[in-house]
Amino acid sequence: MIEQDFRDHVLRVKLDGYTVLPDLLTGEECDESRQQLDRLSEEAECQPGASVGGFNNLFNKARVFERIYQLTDLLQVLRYFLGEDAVLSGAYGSIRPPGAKAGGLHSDGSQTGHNRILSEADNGRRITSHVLGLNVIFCISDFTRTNGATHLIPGSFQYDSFRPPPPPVPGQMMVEATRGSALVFNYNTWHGASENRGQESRYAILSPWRRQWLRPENELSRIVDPEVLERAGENGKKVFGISALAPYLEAWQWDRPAGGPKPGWEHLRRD
Ligand SMILES: O=C(O)CCC(=O)C(=O)O
Repeated sequence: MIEQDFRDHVLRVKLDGYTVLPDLLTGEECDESRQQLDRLSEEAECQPGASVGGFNNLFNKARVFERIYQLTDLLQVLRYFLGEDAVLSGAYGSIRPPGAKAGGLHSDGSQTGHNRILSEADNGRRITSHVLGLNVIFCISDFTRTNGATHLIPGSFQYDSFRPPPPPVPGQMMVEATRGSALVFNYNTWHGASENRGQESRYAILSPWRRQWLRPENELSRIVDPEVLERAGENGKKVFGISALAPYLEAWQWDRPAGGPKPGWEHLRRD
């Protein structure tokens, strides 16, 4: 990314709480992602009660989804705000069919982060001084005014109330973006999916990121498949929070026949 573009994206996140990075995924990668999301959706329907689980931890489910943490332009923006050791907190597929109702306005970090619950002493005010997490929504379809694009309130990351402002909120807008783009936003920004009033499903990948020291939505360091981690190399150790783990070994890091840590994991030996 050229320096000026980087500066512009940074400024947008600082002022508005969001930016759109265009052309991160190719048309082929979007097509492949869409096919894989359809496959996962069909498989999930065959497993009663597993309809959501099929969409979690995408990087373990098809190689195309490994792209989401390999994109240098995106990593540059994420790491500028969250630090070099920023951690991926989850990777979810989203298919919103025609007729899907709007999701309510919310901020993220409400499961495990600082938007989850407050103490009495907080007096209803959340932490807004620093960027603690960024959500990245990959547009696998074009995001349009009619097909359920994300809507949000620019600048609302600075609104320090724990509760969203009551609707209608002045300034609420729809983020239209071409497929292959990624919407990157401060997870304090009030946002939600809009109603899909179109004729086709809207496809997306949701991939929240956190500061390394915040509790993530999914402990990816314990979930990621060994071969995925191996392909991710040094970058993977940061992205999945492996380098942030307290020193101990998982079974898959242990070379059973040799009776010792596998190459690359000696430093995590538990004595
Ligand atoms: O699907 C969307 O447009 C919004 C997703 C969302 O609200 C979230 O990831 O928290």
